[in-house]
Amino acid sequence: MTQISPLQKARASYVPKLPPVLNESGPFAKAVPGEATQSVADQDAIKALFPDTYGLPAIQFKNGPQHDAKPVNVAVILSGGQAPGGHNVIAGLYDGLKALNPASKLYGFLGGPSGLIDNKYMAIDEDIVNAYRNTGGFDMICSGRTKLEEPEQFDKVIANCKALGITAIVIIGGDDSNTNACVLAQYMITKKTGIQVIGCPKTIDGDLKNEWIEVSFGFDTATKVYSELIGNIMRDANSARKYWHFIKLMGRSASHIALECALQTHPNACIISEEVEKKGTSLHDIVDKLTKVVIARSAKKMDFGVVLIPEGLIEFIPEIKPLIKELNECLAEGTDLGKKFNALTDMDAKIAFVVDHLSASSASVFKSFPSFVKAQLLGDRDPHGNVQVSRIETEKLLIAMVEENVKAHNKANGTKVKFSTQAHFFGYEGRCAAPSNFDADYCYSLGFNASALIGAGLTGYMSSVRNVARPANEWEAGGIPLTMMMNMERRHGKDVPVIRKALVELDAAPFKTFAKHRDAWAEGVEFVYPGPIQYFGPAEVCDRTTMTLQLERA
Ligand code: FBP
Repeated sequence: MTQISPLQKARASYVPKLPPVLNESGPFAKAVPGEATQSVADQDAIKALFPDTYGLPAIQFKNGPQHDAKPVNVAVILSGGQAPGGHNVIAGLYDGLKALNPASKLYGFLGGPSGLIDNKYMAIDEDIVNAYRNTGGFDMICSGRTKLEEPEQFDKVIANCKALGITAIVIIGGDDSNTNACVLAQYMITKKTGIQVIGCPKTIDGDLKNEWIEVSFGFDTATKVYSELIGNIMRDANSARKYWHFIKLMGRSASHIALECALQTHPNACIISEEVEKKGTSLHDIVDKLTKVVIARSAKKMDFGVVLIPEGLIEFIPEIKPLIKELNECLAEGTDLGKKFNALTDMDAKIAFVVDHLSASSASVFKSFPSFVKAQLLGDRDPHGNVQVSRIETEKLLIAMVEENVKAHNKANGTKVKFSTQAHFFGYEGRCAAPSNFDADYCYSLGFNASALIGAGLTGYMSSVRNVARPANEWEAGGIPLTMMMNMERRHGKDVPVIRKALVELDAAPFKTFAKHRDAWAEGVEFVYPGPIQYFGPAEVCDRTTMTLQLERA
């Protein structure tokens, strides 16, 4: 980095807050075990797969005396999509390890899990950490989506760690990466390597959470950035009064991001995928409802508005879900069908091939889509072999369908409802933003806490900082066994252990609050303009957590 902005310079000196127990005892906090735990489901199957890490107690840190600790060499990787605060996890981990013993070393493996397998690393020192404190992005060591799941890969990791004297690995990632961390932890015990594995909960999507992991890092900052942008667009819409803005928001399957942004900004409509699935709402029903809102607003001379759409919506629509499942299975890499499909170069030939191999109902749904959606459904898969939902322009699909409806309405009723539109997709805009105070503090705490878990000799745990809806001086620290979050799920025709994704719960306070207000938001102009993230100023402005967290933990 050659030049840094004035804000970045000021922000570099921000000292993140820690839970009191880590402030007072540092990484020497005493690990107090609770009751034995069990997995969220499929207990027998998970126990059989993880004989040494199943049932471990949850850990709560309490104050403990300083003591001598041997130096440790630790590996860290960033895995999956970027999320604000990743550098602070590394900074917290670094500071914690140095507090354990100044001779401890931290190695950052480059480009995610593949760095660990291919032995691409850098030693992280004070100068490097200082240059990245409180910054956004993952560029210190970069990230990647290679799946770390095969024994051959694990053996390479062991060899690479042994060469550097590494006795602990910290995996900063989402549900898939932490699932892999869980498998790796068990493998390390089975092979008697003595290498500890600790996970940290990362993802802007907010879908890695449970009773003990209250929120994944990055969700707070990313939703604040998107809400700022949505608020700006709302104000533009309300000023010009001529456009309907359809905004798709990242978040993969879960609608937490869309819901949080709706709670922060009060759009005229926000679709929640989990509700669509629960009610079995068809694509036509969704479009009809949106059309009604457009027509009703037009009758009040409000030919403008803002609609929020979660990225994963398409997968939850009853008639589309089986189509995507069939596409994932029948075009999977390595299968005969997949190979034949991949050999085709022409899009029309690809479409014809797929239509021939889908069930009649899925083929008819597929054929009903405009050609840009067909092409997007057949585009590159992600490393897990799935359709990349972020590449499907649902916002444009909905615009096209509402437009048809409005035209038909105008023709049938002799009306002049105007429907001029703008489509947006917000995702990458928020993933590398400078972390909010919350994420800066939370991430630093997660990393520092990971050093305490390592110091306590634990493995197969996720770093857990709790009570985070309250000010940091009330935060608690500890560890949760990774096996506790697991269940069995069917992936690519096989039952495999995975960390259960947390989707939006329709009976929980965030959704209920949204549902209570959405009709009023549809009819009027109740927009809220949250403005940009503030880093300096009063706590009620700078340290505010998300509405989701406030409502969930009220
Ligand atoms: P993670 O689950 O790895 O945290 O990724 C989050 C995410 O931003 C999703 O919201 C989005 O669907 C996906 O990454 C996009 O992936 P890519 O960065 O590969 O385009």
